[in-house]
Amino acid sequence: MQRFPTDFLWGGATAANQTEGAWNTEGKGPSIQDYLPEGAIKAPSATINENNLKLNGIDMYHRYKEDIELFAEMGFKVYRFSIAWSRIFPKGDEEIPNEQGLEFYDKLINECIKHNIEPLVTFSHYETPYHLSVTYDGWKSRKLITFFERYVTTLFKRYKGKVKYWLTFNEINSLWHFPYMGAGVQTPKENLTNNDLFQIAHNELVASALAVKIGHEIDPENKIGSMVLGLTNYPRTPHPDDMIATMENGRKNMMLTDVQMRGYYPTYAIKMMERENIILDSKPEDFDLLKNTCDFLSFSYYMSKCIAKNPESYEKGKGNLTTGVKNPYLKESEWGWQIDPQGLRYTLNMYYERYQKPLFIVENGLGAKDQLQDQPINGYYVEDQYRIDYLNNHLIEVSKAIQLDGVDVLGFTSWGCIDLVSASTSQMSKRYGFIYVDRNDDGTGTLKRYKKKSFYWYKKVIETNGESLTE
Ligand code: BGP
Repeated sequence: MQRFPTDFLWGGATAANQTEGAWNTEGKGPSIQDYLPEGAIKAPSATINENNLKLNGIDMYHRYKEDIELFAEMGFKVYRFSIAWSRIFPKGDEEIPNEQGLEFYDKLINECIKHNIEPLVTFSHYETPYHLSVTYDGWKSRKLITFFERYVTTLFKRYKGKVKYWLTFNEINSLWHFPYMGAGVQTPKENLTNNDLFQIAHNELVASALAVKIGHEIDPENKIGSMVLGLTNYPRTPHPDDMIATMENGRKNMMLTDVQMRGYYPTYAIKMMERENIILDSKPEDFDLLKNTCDFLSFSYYMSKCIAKNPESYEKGKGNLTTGVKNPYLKESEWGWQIDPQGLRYTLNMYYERYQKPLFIVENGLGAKDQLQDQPINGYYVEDQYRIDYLNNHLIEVSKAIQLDGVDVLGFTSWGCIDLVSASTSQMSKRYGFIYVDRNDDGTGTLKRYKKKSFYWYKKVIETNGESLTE
């Protein structure tokens, strides 16, 4: 029996603000990312910070051909990337798109198609146009729904017949934890009320449903996915208090996908809003729009965490946007993210049982420090066995979810298939790639690309459709 279905979409994933660079080239307007200081998950500065590595990324804007050729050499069937909204609508609220911005993505998409790589496009990956952020306070304003509608309509029309797979908001549940990154909101989190947060969520949900509706109208072949930060929680102990805390902790994170996948607010969310006296600024037609559900659920998965009723009693865990308490049974990465391959099988089952719709793992991987060798060994310049082990072990669990549990998994795109600037720390040294990029945390480096050992390993995995993975 085969481990993976024959049409399984193997590939990699990146985001515009972490790779492209060229932050103000050919009409691009600034995005919220361009105003972040070093160590990204902090309050934005008032001016562009020249030391922010994301401004120049890995210069993929000028090197996309070489990079896609390397992806093709590994045998990628799919490449997930995001379109920078402010390249298409530099301020975000214009009527007419920036033709030069569109031309860049024409070339990028054509290059993928030339190599038989299916593009998987994220509309909004933590890169709201800065103007929308300062003028409207980002997704706090309903006006963004109209601007987003214009943006997605432009892309659906332009790439009809070329792009089939789309994601609306990257890690939509991040808005609870980091509203600047997830929703372009300038107001500091501590000054946002709960009502504000639910409003931000509602606005994004309506915009996402509208995108699904428009995408299906423009081309019924389009498959539009929800994208959630996979936060897998275990109770820290079997005490029922910890179990209930775990259930409640997971709710806000699942609430948004529940709406995107089912078409209505779940009862626990309605009760939560009643209890907290939340009054949404909504229109009756919003709730009809929400019935436009996503075709599949995609998610990122890096780690699991534990939840306790009294978290103070335990050592705190680390993560990119949110943390729980440490699991005593798991090892962790150099950045303290706890590694849990079996958690991926559990997560796949949990989502599939909940929604009964296809799943797509669109982010998974190990951020690690790599050592570039002067001379290649068997063609590679980085001996990254740790990355191979991480991915191998996670993919084995994916194959179990498919084979033993019957979960419908469309594909797997490894995060940061080429080294890129970290979202949460803005470092280059937190590397995920199969391809090493010569750029350092201080911005120096030639930007030259080098193959790692994992490059050849992943090529083999794809070539054998997963049969080369080892248990
Ligand atoms: C996800 C984001 C990505 C990405 C990844 C790894 O939350 O969608 O953009 O970067 O996490 O995180 P980091 O770059 O902080 O290691």
